[in-house]
Amino acid sequence: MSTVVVVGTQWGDEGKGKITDFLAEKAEVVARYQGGNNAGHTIVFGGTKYKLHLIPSGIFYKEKICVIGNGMVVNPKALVEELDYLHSNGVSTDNLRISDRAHVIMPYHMKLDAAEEAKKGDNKIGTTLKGIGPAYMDKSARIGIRIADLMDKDIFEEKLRRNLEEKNRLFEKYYETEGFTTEEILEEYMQYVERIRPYVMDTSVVLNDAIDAGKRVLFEGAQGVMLDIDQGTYPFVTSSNPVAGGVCIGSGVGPTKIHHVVGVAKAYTSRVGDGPFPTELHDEVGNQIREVGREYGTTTGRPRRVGWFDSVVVRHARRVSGITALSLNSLDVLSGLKTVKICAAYRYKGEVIEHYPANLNVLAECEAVYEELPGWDEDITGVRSLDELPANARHYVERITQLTGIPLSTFSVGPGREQTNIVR
Ligand code: 2SA
Ligand code: MG
Repeated sequence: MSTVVVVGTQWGDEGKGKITDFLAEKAEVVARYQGGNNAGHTIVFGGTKYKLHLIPSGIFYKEKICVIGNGMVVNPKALVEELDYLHSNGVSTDNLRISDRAHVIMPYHMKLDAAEEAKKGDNKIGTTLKGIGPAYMDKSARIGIRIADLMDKDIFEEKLRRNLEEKNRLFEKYYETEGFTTEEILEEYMQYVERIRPYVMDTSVVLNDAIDAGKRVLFEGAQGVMLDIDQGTYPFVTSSNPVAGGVCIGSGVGPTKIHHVVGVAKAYTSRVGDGPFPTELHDEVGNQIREVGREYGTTTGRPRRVGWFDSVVVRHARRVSGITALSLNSLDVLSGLKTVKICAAYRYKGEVIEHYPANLNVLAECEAVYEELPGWDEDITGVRSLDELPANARHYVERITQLTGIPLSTFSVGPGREQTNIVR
């Protein structure tokens, strides 16, 4: 397996946790490279269901090294809570490694996230309100506080004081709300420092040493390609790079060391948050998929918008991430529908377009060109191979692989580990 990247090919929640967990079994190192506690992975381990937001899911295996890469933004409070949560469930976190170059989410980032969303009104992004965007803004503006800075009280205090001068002015003058004092944040954050310190190091060294020693490393993406700040539906995106190339930037591993990219997709599409969604369903079929698929956000509990499978989206994801294998999830959710549709292309002013447009006005006028296929009534949750699928379901999967141009590697018919079937 060597180095494998798992990326979401849609707008997140494709079931990456399931396939990561599946592949993590064979990996020796599991790393995250972007995002923060805006992600939500549900993992079933030893019969218990766990929810993780920051720490890679490999943590449930005692011997695996788990890395929080430099491309992530870390909320120390959320991290300490996750450590406590794992410890109280008897899970050891001794093998966790946190990059000293990762950026720290501060209380003012969360407050700015909320204030900015409120200010945008109807044009809001629909963020998770975890302070992700503002933390990455500070990173780009070169005023961010890194984990290495947090570990050095003098640097931390100095950076915090300088940041607050500016942020407090923003809060008071622009957002008309109260700011923070250096002392209150310092007091809170110093409690986290010693809890985090044992895990902090240069994780690029950890990862490269592991790869050079022939160990298998798994990179788990959060969110999805369509939420990528460069390749997604900008500005309705997150502020990081979930695309496979994000691994290099967000973990300090060069592109020559990445071998395989697995793209994860649901057999339909879901999106939580605002922004374009050409195949969105607003009818009873949409409601049925939402309820059967339990399409509610792991982090915020928000109901997800749902729609038909969009091959324009997944082809876009394949190209920008160099995807070599498709992991198709939640096929069982579509059982019982009379017909199922796949979006093959878009039609814009009478012209067929095959690529995802950047211009949101063009996109808004794009009409999905569907292929309608016969559905299947059978309960397929017990299916363990492609051959066992009813002919219509098999045909549906085949059509998806043809339209996306990605060879199928696994398909799942339910949340259980045994319900993920290997194809090749
Ligand atoms: P943010 O908070 O700045 O990253 O939000 C920007 C956009 O990115 C979307 N986003 C997500 N979409 C799907 N899943 C995500 N993770 C959680 C989950 C979300 C949840 O596992 O379900 O529980 O609601 C995630 N994180 C960010 C977000 O909706 C905005 O559209
Ligand atoms: Mg999720």
